[in-house]
Amino acid sequence: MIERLKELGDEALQEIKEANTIKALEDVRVKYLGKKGPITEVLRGMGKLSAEERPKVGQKANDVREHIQEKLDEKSAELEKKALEEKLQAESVDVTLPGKEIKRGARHPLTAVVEEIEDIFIGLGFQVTEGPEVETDYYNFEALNLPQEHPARDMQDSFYVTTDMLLRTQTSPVQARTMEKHEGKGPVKIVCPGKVYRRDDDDATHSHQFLQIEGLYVDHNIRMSDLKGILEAFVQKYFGVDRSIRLRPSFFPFTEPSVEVDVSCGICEGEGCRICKHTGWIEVLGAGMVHPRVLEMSGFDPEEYSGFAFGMGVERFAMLKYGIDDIRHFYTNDIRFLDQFKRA
Ligand code: 2U9
Repeated sequence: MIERLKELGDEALQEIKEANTIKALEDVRVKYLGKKGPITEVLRGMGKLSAEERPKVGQKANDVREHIQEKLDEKSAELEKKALEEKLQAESVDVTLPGKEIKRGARHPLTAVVEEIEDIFIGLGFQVTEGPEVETDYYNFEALNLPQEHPARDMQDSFYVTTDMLLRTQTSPVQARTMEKHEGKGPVKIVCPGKVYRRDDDDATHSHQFLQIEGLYVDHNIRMSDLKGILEAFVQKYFGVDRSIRLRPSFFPFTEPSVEVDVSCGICEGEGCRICKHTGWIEVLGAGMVHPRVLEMSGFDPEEYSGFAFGMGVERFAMLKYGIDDIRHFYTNDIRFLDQFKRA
């Protein structure tokens, strides 16, 4: 029996050596030390032994069991350590690897230009005011001295929403609304940026939707010279101090007198080139003294108050500054175009 126990011990140690997983090791434990295992079997047969042999066999059986248990514990610790090492290896993070690149966006060039122009006018004492893009016929036309049958209404084909509501064709209704709110008391000194809509066919220089900034300054004794001074200051801040402006007579229903404003060409400096169509001047703004009827309709007494107003297309200002030759670049969102406006 002692011999048998020794054999079982050797077999068990061999199997412990060969066990490569915690599960396999557990199987070995159950096989040799379990209640139905061979060692228990040997112990059960001890009844047949002599009183002299019994303690020896009992002692040997205990020694074998203890030795097996010891080896099981050792191997178990070894396997657990190995498993932990493998897990750590698999889950390890190399903190020295470069991070994932996060693509930086850029402000849309039109947003940047609107903000730049707003900032210049804020510096000149104007406030920025906004209003609805869907307007009533009254504020978009009537209040700006364009009555029902006025031929100028045909000049701008519009997007009507109902017979009385339309997508605004200019930001001027914001000025009319603001004057109304002032209840006949100046000063009103505002710039109004925003989207406007016209039924136009899109091409390199026209878009059915574009951005405008209009300005209005109503107070006592506002004169044409104030308009000229403000617009010259603005143009020189936007394009550069070496540029000058000139005013040419024009017509708008909401201003009298009306002018068109040119800036000297920055490419040829007056020599004449493709950009200025060989005139040395580029048209950039419309402006004039607010028509007395417009002042009156918005609650201002034209005997007491006068004012000037002006309007510009933002896309045109952006195209001139950045040498963009097609207005459609602003709306097609080609990343190669937009990427060029990233700030360093
Ligand atoms: C009120 C009174 C007067 C706004 C003005 C212009 C001249 C003008 C155009 C420039 C290029 C529009 O984007 S554009 O096509 N604008 O020429 N706008 S005066 O006059 C006003 C506005 C509001 C109450």
